[in-house]
Amino acid sequence: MFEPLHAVLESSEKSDLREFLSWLRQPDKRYFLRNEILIAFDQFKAEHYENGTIPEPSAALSALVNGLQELIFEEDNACIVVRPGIAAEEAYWLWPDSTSEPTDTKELLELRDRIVGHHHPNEGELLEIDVKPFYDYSPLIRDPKNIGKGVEFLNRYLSSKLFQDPQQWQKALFQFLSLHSHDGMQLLLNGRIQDQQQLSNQVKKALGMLKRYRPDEPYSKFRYDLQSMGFEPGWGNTVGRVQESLALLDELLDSPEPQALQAFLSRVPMIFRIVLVSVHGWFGQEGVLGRPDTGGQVVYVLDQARSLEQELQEEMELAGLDLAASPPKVLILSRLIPNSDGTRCNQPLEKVHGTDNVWIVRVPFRDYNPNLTQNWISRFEIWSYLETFAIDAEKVLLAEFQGRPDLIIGNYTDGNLVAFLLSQRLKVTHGIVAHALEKSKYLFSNLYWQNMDNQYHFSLQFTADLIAMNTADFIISSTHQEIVGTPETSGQYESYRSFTMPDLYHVMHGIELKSPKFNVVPPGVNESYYFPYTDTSDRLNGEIERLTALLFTQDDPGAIVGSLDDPSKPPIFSMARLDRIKNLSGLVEAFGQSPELQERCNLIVIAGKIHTEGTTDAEEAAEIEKMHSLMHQYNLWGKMRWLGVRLPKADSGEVYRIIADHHGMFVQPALFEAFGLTVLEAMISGLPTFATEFGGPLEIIQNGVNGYYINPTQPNQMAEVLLEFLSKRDHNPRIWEEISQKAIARVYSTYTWKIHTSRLLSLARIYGFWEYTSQENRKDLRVYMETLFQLLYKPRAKALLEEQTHR
Ligand code: UDP
Ligand code: LCN
Repeated sequence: MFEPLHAVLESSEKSDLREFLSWLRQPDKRYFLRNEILIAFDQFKAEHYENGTIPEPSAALSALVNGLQELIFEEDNACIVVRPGIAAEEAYWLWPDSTSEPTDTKELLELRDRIVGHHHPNEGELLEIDVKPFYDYSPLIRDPKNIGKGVEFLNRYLSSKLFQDPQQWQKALFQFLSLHSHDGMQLLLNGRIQDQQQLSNQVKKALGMLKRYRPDEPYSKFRYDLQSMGFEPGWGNTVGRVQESLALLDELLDSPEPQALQAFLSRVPMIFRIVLVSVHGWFGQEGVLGRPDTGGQVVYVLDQARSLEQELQEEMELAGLDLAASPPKVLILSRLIPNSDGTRCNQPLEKVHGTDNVWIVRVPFRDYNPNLTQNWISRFEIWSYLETFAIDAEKVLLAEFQGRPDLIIGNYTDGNLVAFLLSQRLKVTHGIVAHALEKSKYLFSNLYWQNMDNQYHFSLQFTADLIAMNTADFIISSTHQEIVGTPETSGQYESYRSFTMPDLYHVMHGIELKSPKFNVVPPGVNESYYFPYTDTSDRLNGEIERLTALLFTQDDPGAIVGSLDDPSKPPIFSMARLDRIKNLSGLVEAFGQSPELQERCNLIVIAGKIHTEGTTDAEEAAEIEKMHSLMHQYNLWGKMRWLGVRLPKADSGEVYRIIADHHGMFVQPALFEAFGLTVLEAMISGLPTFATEFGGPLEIIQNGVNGYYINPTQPNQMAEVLLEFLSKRDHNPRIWEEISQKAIARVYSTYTWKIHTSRLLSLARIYGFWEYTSQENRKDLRVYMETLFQLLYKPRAKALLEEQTHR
């Protein structure tokens, strides 16, 4: 039994627990989540302890409450879901006589169905989705601390296989190395080496031959000698590099070690053409950020594409391949939007700035429904167009590459589903990036899916997520907690392990978190735009005056609301899209409720637009109205500016730095943030950053060291954390600089694109090798997921299309 529960039930504290539960129980609310329970418990303690009604609860009850994830009341009973540790969940019934009994997944899902009035035992069983048995074939990571380090684990696993069964694995390695070619040119091995034994002999001979040369002599000098021994280009550009590669292979064939396997596979030239799939719009290089649905994902994919090209170029050069003759190519696949609202989203092909061979390729949705498909479509509405989009995109990609790509990476649910469909058809290694799993962002989105399906279509989205997660060869996550959460809170992928979609299906086991497919590979920031405010020589000195006026003083009723009576006060700054979860209105509320904060600071917010006209996004329209009404309600005239502008990246980089010049602070108040690129941008600029404690920022920031956490659901607490920092600064004026320096250091040490891409390419190769050696093992899970796609996803997507046509 969960230890704190045992401790409470075995002690006098069980009456405190009973009292807390009866205090919490309300006729119209039966379901409580962690944040609500914690807030309620604080209130309960304040009322009861301060009144002296009961003695202060001791450690056991506090530990129990702190471990609660959910609390569900049913009649006189309560069911609690607790978290004994990372990636672990247990559920218990608490009976009225203060005894307890564990309950299992099936019972828990049925209870949740009952709570929302959707449990119909007389109508037979619901579809149960359970992928667990399929993962029994594959290696699993045992220690939850190591979840997310899939590639390290896989290296150990594969090298131990090589060790246990050298014959079979050497053969697999030999066959794998014989496979590779680029633009019609055979790489690594030719027909002179016929089997693994010959490979081993020839490697030793080649190493002997190379001793005749100086280490820095170029490949062209000994190319033909190597070729006659069975080795084609791809081993290195100099004698030294080829020696290293062959020595690694020699070591691997004789005594396989994980490090040697990783080092060797990371050098195998097998990736030259990459597709990054990011379907929903707006995907472009100018004038798109800050629109609904268009934020960090676009920034991430563009920066990743640039960085991938650079890394591939460097690797090709090191491998001794002719870059000029056959350069690597990265294609970003997105949808073409005919009515493109002044952006380039109607162009089928657009070169990515600052690259040699990176392109945005846009493929239109089929015109089933021109009113919709000619225009931008919300990410929640695009499910019906994705299968045919994948079919059409396949042709475009084959033509663009003049062949198949070597790697496909999906982004967000829609891109991940398309990546799944493309990789099925093209038989290519495929990775996915979630960016945001809506299931964690929208509380109760699965339980109440039927009430929300008109607007959000989560039944399609969560089914697509399950399919993509389970078919992907690897999953790139930006943080560890995205996968398995923290000791206190559940992870985003973890939330797919079991859940109910009442009346549709029960997910008994939706994802195997211990699978080595999970890898934490955080993104970086584009360091040419975002850098410390102290790097004065790189700053856009010609733009500072214009941008300072824009932030603090410029009058523009069409795009700016509010003015500042005293622009010299330190600014509290935020920038985000105006969707509900970003909670910019929560920050305005916190500022509005705190006269002290208003006294000490100004508030400056950059958020998409200030008028509802022209927006087709319901959440954006609602947020715009809410922002206006809060400014009126709290009379924030003279204290706050709201800029409805879309800044080019160069400007936004300078904006963070100008705020830092004014000794300001950055606040990220999202109700949930999957990762949070603005947090990185603000930190690298040198701004003390205050970010939501729900989601990725919890891992980016180390509280009190290089930034601070805030609870976005508690406006008072948000204001208090900011005020506390300001009052610390009154006593120690250096605190702002200290936090600023540490924030900068944090980003440079952990969040750069260089680290990201070399890790990503290394893991793509290792998964490619694993995929090659274990094809049969994973086929049946794919077939299962294809069945879900055909029987569950497609009929619902078709029904949505019909509904949209008649809307
Ligand atoms: N951004 C912007 N203008 C805006 C709002 C956002 O340029 O009005 C940029 C911001 O600089 C960041 C990205 O959009 O690079 C937002 O990424 P983040 O991960 O913070 O959030 P998302 O929007 O992806 O949820
Ligand atoms: C989407 C989000 O919601 C953000 O939290 C991420 O930072 C962004 O994508 C990039 O991954």
